[in-house]
Amino acid sequence: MGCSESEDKAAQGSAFISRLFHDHPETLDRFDKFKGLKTPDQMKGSEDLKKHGATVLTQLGKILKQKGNHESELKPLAQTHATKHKIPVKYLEFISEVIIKVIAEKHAADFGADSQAAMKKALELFRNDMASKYKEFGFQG
Ligand code: CUP
Repeated sequence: MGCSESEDKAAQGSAFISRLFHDHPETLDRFDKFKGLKTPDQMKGSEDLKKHGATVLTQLGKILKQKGNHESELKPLAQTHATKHKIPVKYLEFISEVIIKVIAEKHAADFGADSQAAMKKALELFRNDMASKYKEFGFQG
């Protein structure tokens, strides 16, 4: 199986999202453009899903690198997810779990308990910041 470097962002990012839709189907309803996707094959073939997958992965990479110093990334992301997509904080929790699950499955050897815990913590911080920004945009999440 390929390693992360050989897999493109869109493929990797959309793997997180399709897994989210599979594990928590109610999350799919938030996106008009994803609603019609019923099967894993449809999801794999969706350009919109790939596009958002690449976004998620890019944002995630930036945010993890900045370790809490992510105001400039956070604001626009919180804005679209609060006012346009209306993604509840609960769903951000779901996707955080999924991200850890998928990485753990794909890269078991180099994603041990410590790395998982660190990632979990970073996602938690990020989620809390998203939640407080949500409130600034008038979305209770
Ligand atoms: O980026 C982006 O786009 C995001 C990511 C994240 C956030 C928070 C945490 C983690 C991650 N997203 Cu989008 C998300 C989500 C969606 O889209 C949907 C559903 C859920 C979640």
